[in-house]
Amino acid sequence: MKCRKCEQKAAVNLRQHKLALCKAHFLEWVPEQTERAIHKYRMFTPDERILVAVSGGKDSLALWDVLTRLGYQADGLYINLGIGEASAADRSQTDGVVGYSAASLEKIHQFMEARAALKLHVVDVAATYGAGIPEAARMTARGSTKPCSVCGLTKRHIMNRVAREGGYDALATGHNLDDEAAVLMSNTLSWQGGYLARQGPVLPASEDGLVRKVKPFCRMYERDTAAYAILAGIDYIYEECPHAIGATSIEYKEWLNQLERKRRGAKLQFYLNFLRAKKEGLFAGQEARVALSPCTVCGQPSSAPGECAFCRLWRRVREQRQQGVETTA
Ligand code: Q46
Ligand code: ZN
Ligand code: ZN
Repeated sequence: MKCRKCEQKAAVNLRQHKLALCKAHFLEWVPEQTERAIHKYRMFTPDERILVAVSGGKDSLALWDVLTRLGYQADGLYINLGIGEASAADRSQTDGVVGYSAASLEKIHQFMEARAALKLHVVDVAATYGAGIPEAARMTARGSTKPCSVCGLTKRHIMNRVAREGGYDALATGHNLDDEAAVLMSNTLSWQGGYLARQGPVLPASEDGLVRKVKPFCRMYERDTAAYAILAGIDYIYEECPHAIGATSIEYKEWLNQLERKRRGAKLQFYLNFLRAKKEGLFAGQEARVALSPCTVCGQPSSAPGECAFCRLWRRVREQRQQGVETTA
């Protein structure tokens, strides 16, 4: 197969677009398409400051690379969750994947070494709040079976806090089309009107203190972000977080890929047709969001009056630890 643009041997076949490209043209195509999405959905402008949430995986590192190539002012944020390293108990729960978080940070540092003048914020959850995510999850009802709920709540809080404190205009995440289509499938199967109304490439900032969230890779297939990372020479962490095993989102992705094998472009059409239907008002009136008020402890916007869910959770973790210390003393 030959590249559509230069007749050289194609390196990537983008079946959903009936487009084959050589390495050089694919490495141009991904930033061009990302730029298009940024403009089309009015994500941000070149004079705005962007905070990119980086995990060390292919999507977030590829996104950081693309945004800086396009000339955007994009700083990184890495949240060290303490996965696979906090304790022997955690290692046993993660199938022996040791040092997952540390290995992720290592990939980010390698990425930054090859690119001058990038700025990274690092928040170490254990050092800042007193326990890593797996340990905190074991101590609370919210995370007693799986740490993902504790993890998600904590990440959302930290991302918003760092973006606000740093005066960033938008928070960018590396969610790709496969991620978005899987969430869409989940929201559709349960007809979550409110979630469907709010799902999209941009979640605008709210007056009550939530920073704008954007997903510049929302139309990019996961296979293509991986190809971009490899061809651009980005070394990333291949393993998924060990706690992702068994997640329903992975199952939905597999179903969508089965569909895609039968119908080329099905995933993309599913998502784009949803965005069109939404624009035409299919979910009008469902957007209503509860008014937020500042948390009395941390000041971040919260749907509950008084102490926010994040502060409540981590207060409980500290109390549990305290009790643990007292009983072992
Ligand atoms: S990082 Fe955290 Fe995910 Fe790992 S513990 Fe679950 S939520 S699976 S995106
Ligand atoms: Zn070419
Ligand atoms: Zn709070």
